Amino acid sequence: MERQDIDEMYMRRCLQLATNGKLLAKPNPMVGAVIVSNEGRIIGEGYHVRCGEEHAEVNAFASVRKEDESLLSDSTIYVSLEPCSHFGKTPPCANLIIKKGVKRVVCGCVDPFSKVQGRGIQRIREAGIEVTVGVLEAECLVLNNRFITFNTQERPYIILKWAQTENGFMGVKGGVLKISTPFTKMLVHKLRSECDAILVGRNTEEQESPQLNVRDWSGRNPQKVVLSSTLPTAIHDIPSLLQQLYHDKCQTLIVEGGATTLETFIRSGMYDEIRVEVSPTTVREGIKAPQLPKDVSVIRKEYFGNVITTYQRL
Ligand code: AOF
Ligand code: ZN
Repeated sequence: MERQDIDEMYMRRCLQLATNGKLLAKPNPMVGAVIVSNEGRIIGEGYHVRCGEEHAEVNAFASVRKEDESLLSDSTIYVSLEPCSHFGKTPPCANLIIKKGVKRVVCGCVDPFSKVQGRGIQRIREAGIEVTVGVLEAECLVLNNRFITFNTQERPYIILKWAQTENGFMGVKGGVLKISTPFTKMLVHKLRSECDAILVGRNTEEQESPQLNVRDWSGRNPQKVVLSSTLPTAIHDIPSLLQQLYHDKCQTLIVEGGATTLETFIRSGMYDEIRVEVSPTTVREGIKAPQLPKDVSVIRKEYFGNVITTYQRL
């Protein structure tokens, strides 16, 4: 096997390990690490379990058996994210890696967090250790798209969500249009529990005063935000709103409607993910659901009678 293929194989294992942090790592990124001896044997691995606790590299080193410790000086550590260089809730992983004295470090992508941003890689290189960056980079970035978007764009990761009938209506004027089922509602509550803020337009707030909370799933209720302006002022208000949310450390924002508010976000180009639930029903007339923008592609399709399609911005 070529060196690049070997690197990708172990990085794939890092990605696999990282996903174990899905429930508890946030707002920290999910990170996995694998230590491979010179003869190609995995002698340690770990992942970032929970925010505030040990980073992936620390857990990987801690998992190395006593009898394998002598192999460290000739081994390679693979990490899906650049090792950190700062004192946060935990000490810098770059220092630990240097102290352990491995031969080579391979990381998936640079950590865009302002206190790191390449300094971890630089410190390890300055200590004379070979560093390779960018193995399975796209996958490593996508895995943490919320953390990455928040840190690179300096705004929350934005999810637009709506439910519509098969023929494209999301509501009826002056009435209620039932689209979600008890099961898909529960999934919405799960999704909300994974978001920091939830936004609706003023009309939705006034007409429906939705609870927008997490009743059917354990977790925190997202902070409720009401967009009070209507077009065209809203287009100017969205950037400052996002700036405020970034300042408040809101990593993910979910926008749940109504149609005008969703369209305003689409027109402003402010979306990273779109989740559309379609019921197998039709109505004659009503409030039209937004047009899906062209620069998205399907990343997931779930069938529960209703079809839930999740799109990612390209
Ligand atoms: C790593 N390995 O496994 C993770 C990293 O407050 P702390 O000390 O936990 O630091 C959090 C920051 O560290 C986080 O924003 C991100 O930049 C980085 N996460 N770094 O070397 C890891 N989870
Ligand atoms: Zn670290």
